[in-house]
Amino acid sequence: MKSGLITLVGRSNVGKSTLLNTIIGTKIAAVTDKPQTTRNVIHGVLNRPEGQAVFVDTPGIFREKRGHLSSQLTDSVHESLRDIDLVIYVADPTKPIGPEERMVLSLVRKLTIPKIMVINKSDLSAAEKEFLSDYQSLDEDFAATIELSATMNRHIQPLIQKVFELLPEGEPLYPADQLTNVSKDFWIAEIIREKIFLALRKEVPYTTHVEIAGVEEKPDITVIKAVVYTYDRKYKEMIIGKGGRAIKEIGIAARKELEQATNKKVFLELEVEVDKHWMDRV
Ligand SMILES: Nc1nc2c(ncn2[C@@H]2O[C@H](COP(=O)(O)OP(=O)(O)OP(=O)(O)O)[C@@H](O)[C@H]2O)c(=O)[nH]1
Ligand SMILES: [Mg+2]
Repeated sequence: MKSGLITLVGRSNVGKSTLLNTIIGTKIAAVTDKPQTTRNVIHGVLNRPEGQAVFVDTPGIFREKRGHLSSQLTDSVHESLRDIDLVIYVADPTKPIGPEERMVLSLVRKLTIPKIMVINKSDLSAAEKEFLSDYQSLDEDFAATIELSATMNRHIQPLIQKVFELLPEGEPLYPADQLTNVSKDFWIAEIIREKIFLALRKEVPYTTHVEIAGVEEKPDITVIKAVVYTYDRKYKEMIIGKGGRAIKEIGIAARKELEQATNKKVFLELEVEVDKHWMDRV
């Protein structure tokens, strides 16, 4: 049996979390159009007759540091590149190879394990994939280069096949019925955080952190209490919005997704609180 850890690395917004979700076939990781959406190292487990592949989603490499949290995120990427069996470098052909890309590439080049390059977003037009050939020309650093579309679930099987080809023999790391390392509470908090990123502008989402205060499973409904923490009073007002409009929109979007994923009615109570020190708890 094959078995191993495969880390997905790449600049922010290239589609690492989308790819993880598509490979596993369930939404585990939050996906948004904003950089630095992923803050935690998330495992997604794929069981196949050939063995078990554990994909590790990481925060995007983002050069312009947003202070403490950004450095912490970059550290966690370095950490998740230790003791792995394979690395998948994810690239976005609509973006030029700039300083951030070079940072990621130098990180990847230092690794002595097998490497695969995924050039994502193949669904876009040739005009949009302006920098495709720049990435294709990096191909000799990699055991394989695969162009695919994570959102359209296109050309994913060739990637999975290559992954199992390159993985070493070994015992499974997770029991067969476990899809991820994250708890149900974390998963709920991630869905809420994703809706915050989608609803709010600019820097506001980055000031937030979501904690689950309670989950109560009743026969016909799940009652969830969650707290959105932010640094500052000013942000709290923006998160709540005029007449509570913003927080309402966030709550409705999160509730809908939770109901769809769990096939059960959800009552979601969202509170917004100011806590300058939430980062210390992350
Ligand atoms: N057109 C297209 N868009 C995609 C594809 N994959 C991801 N995206 C979009 O790219 C954006 C970023 O996706 P994420 O999966 O959050 O990217 P990420 O690399 O995890 O980003 P960070 O967590 O910030 O590092 C989202 O708007 C996705 O919908 C794809 O195959 N095609
Ligand atoms: Mg991500």
